[in-house]
Amino acid sequence: DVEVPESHPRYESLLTRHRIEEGVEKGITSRQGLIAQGRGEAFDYLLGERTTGSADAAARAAAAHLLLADHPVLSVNGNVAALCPGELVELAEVVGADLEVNLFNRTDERMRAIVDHLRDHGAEAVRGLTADGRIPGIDHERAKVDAEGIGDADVVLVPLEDGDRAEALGAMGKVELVVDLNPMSRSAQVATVPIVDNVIRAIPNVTRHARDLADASEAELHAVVDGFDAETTLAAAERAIREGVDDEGDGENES
Ligand code: PTJ
Repeated sequence: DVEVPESHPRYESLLTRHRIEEGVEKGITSRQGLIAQGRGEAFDYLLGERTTGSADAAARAAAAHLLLADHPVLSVNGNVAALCPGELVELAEVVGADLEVNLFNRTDERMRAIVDHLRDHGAEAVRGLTADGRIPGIDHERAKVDAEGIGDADVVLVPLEDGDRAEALGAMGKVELVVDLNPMSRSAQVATVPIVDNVIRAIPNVTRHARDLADASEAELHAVVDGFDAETTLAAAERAIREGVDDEGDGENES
């Protein structure tokens, strides 16, 4: 085990890296996942490794969508399973969502390892192994979903989704909530709600907003959803990266 002193200026980042390494060792994360994490880290560094105002507003809009959904599903891949399994299980509980393992590089071994890993973190039912549904327009392995899971969902949270599939899920008419540190990635660009933040901060933040909105009326939830604009959010994130300025958001949470 690697010991990282808490006093290290980049403690969080090193800890995150270690979790991804461990994920690869346990057969949860793909080796490509290491590269994806490196890319994410570069953007996180440029964003100041914090949740910006606009990312916080996006997290709140995502929470409202999940609470309004008839059938919300949280999609889990090898990176997020290694980074924040307990946080995903908690969010699923708070908003009444299904968890479904859905992999870019799908193998049976990794599917099973991730299902077991989520169960170890308190998940009861985990979807993904049935794979009796398909996302139209995507090649075979990547198209596999559970017909009664993502296939039937009206709202899907897809952290770190690949651009093609993000687009195809959108074309199926699903509300898509994406977490991606790169505001210029295609998945962020096609999302109904792009959350430009590290998944490690974003998932607990969505949960916090969902708890806060738990007693809100449908009209109040619709107001949160309608008050959100994806284009403005992406532009704000890009400005935060390019100019190092904090973006506007709703100013509610700067903690
Ligand atoms: O487990 P699998 O087989 O489903 O594969 C998952 C990965 C992530 C490896 C796969 O989907 C992939 O290759 O993704 P990409 O195309 O590398 O895209 C990953 C995106 O996520 C990039 O835009 C990164 O900036 C972003 N990203 C990486 N780490 C994080 C992140 N965004 C938020 N939080 C992170 N920790």
